[in-house]
Amino acid sequence: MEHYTSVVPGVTGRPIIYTEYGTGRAPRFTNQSYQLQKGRMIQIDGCYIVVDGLYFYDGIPANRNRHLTAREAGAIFVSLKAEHNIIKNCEIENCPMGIQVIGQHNLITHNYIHDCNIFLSYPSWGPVGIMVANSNNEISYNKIVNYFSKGGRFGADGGAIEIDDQKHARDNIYIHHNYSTGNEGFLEITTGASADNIQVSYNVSDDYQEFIFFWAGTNCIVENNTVLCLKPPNSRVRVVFSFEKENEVTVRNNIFVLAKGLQVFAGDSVYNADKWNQPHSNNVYFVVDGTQENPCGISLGRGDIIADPLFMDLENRDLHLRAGSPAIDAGVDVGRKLDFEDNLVPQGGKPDIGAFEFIKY
Ligand SMILES: [Ca+2]
Ligand SMILES: [Ca+2]
Repeated sequence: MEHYTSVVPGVTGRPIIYTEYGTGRAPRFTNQSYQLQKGRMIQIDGCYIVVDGLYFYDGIPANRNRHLTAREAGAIFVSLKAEHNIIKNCEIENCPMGIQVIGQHNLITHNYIHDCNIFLSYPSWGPVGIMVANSNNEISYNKIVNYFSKGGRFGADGGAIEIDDQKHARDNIYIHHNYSTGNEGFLEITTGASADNIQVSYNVSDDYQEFIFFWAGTNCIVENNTVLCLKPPNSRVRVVFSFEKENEVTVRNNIFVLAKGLQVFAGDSVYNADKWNQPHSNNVYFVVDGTQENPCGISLGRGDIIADPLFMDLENRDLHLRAGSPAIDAGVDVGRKLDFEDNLVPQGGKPDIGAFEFIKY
């Protein structure tokens, strides 16, 4: 632990930093005991704390102990009174709740959360990489891989990121530049309290079950994501989105590459969430074998394109655009400045569709 007296940009604080020093492996944390802080490995109750570069592994599920609910779990647990904290550069492996944030104004960035296939709470709640349950939090530049468990009530469950309801509003949440693959969905916003102004931009999702479940959400934006919905169905549901209300989620500048039979704004009605009529424009829609006539599912919006986005190498998941891609310079300027790899946007005069801006060398 190091006490450090410079001022954090943008806030007045003297952060306390928990980090590694010297060379070699990162410091390791685990906790197999409910009696010891409910299985949490680090709990943050204060403000202006930075957790940087630590390794957490082998967490315990919530349901093994009736007194612990999923809402109290987390290898890293940021409590209601904890604000202006930063969790970065950590690795979290096989923890059914990776990071749970109940406070506001926290930043979860550049973490690697991976490989958990046990239930958080059997039979209805699979493992979750990052859970946020309050307003004004930011989740960026994380890599989340292989968070799902098979079986249980839904056939499979879990997910990279969840915005959960604990009776607090969940407004102004910014989710960007995350890479998500092999999880049981990229993002799920549960029903309940207000979830206003959730912004999802410049992420890559290559996941099971869904890209985003909006069980709640008003005034939200989904833009410049590269979304692959190619993994086979493994649960009761296989959709790109669900929406709770019409005209609340603006979907623009995204690339959607779909398995045969899927459509972006259509599909199974999931618990009455099927309000497909959302503002949409400047997206590229494509079904890999080209069989689906309208992969959008409803009428195309302004600037929407049905075409092969021409990735460099889809099979090996090189999702950069090739010269000649219809996504190049076909996006609308939404004011974002950095693409998935922090290249300046726009290149070539206009923004591209998807998470990767084409760079001509
Ligand atoms: Ca989920
Ligand atoms: Ca461009």
